[in-house]
Amino acid sequence: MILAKWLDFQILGDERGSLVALEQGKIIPFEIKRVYYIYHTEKNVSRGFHAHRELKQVAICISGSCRMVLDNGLVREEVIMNSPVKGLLIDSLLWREMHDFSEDCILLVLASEHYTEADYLRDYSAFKREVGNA
Ligand code: T46
Repeated sequence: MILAKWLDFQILGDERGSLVALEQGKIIPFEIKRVYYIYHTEKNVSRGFHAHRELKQVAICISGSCRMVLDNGLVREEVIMNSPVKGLLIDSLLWREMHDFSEDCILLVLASEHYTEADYLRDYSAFKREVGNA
């Protein structure tokens, strides 16, 4: 895997259960400006289908599972997200698609920038031109 970069979180568990703490500047490699989560995704719905010019993100599947596709215009990789103790670092200029959401899937995303639609590349051909692989 060259596109999918995983961060392994420490589990601060005890006899009561498990806890994961994510601190900016420790395991998260950017300043966290935004947090959002995707949940209750309808059956057979896929999401994403875009890239970001600048945004970097860490996605964590804190419940259930989904399949994430990453594509840099030359290489396409897919990973199954099903662990609350692993974060997928999604760099800028990577096309992403999310498929096969389980009913209980909750995808928590830590983002390096505030939301701005201007940062999105929602057309695959435009994305390929931007990364120089058209
Ligand atoms: C990504 C993948 C993993 C906002 O208003 N603020 C936000 O912070 C976000 C993330 C979205 N929105 C609005 C924009 C749309 O009207 O919420 C709506 C759904 O967003 P979108 O269609 O972009 O959602 P996904 O699931 O296709 O993609 C999202 C993120 O947008 C994206 O950055 O990498 O999750």
